[in-house]
Amino acid sequence: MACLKVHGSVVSTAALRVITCLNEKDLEFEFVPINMGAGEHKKEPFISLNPFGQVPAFEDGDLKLFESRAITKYIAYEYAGKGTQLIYPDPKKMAILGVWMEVEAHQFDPAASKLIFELVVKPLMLGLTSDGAVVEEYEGKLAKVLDVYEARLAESKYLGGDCFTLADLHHLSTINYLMGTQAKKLFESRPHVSAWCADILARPAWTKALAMQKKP
Ligand SMILES: N[C@@H](CCC(=O)N[C@@H](CS)C(=O)NCC(=O)O)C(=O)O
Repeated sequence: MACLKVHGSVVSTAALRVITCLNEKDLEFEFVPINMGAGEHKKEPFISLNPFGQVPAFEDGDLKLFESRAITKYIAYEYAGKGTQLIYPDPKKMAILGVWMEVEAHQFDPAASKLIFELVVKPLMLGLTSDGAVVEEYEGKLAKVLDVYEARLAESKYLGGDCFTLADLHHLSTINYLMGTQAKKLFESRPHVSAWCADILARPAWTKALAMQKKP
C-alpha cells in the first residue's frame, strides 16, 4: 500500500479530524509535524501542498489533498473496506449524512471555531484576554445550532443516521476543545446532545488521536 502522510500539528482541530478518520479506518500513516509557531505552514515545502498555508495536508502516494473534510471523505471512500464504515452505500442515506456534514461545516464550525479562538487560543496560546462580548455572541449562535442538534438526536442516535459516521467524526476535535471551556454548559444542558458527545468522545480512534498531543 502507498504510504499515507498527514502534514500538520497535533493541536489543529482540522489535522485531528483527519488523524481520527485514519484511526477509525485502522490505517497506518506517517505524521509529518509542521511547526506553526515558526510559520512552517506559510513556507515551502508545505505551501506547495496547501497554497492557502493551512494545516493539514495529506498524501496518498501521488494524490495530494488539503481541506480536512475533503480528506476524510476520500479516506472513507477509498478505504471503504477497512475499519469503521463512515459513509453509507445507499444514496438516500448518504444524502442525509451529507446534509449533516454540511451543517457541521457551515453552521456548527463557524461558531465553535470562534469560541475556541476566544476561550482557548487567545488565553492559553497567545497570552491574550478573551473578549466577553464576542464569547456571548457566539455562545448564542452555538446554542441555536445545538437546539437543532437536540431535536435531531432525539430521533436519531447519530447525526447522520443510526450509525457513527463522518458527520459525527467531523465534530470531535472542536467539541473536545469546547468541553474544556465555559461553553461546555451549552452541550451539557441538552440531554441528547450531552449523551451524543459522551458517546463519540469515548471512541478509541479519538482517544488515540488525542494521545498524539502527549507524545514528546
Ligand atoms: N477548512 C480547512 C481549515 C484549516 C485550518 O483552518 N487550519 C488551521 C489550524 S486548525 C490553520 O492552519 N491555521 C493557520 C492559518 O490559517 O494561518 C480544513 O478543514 O482543513
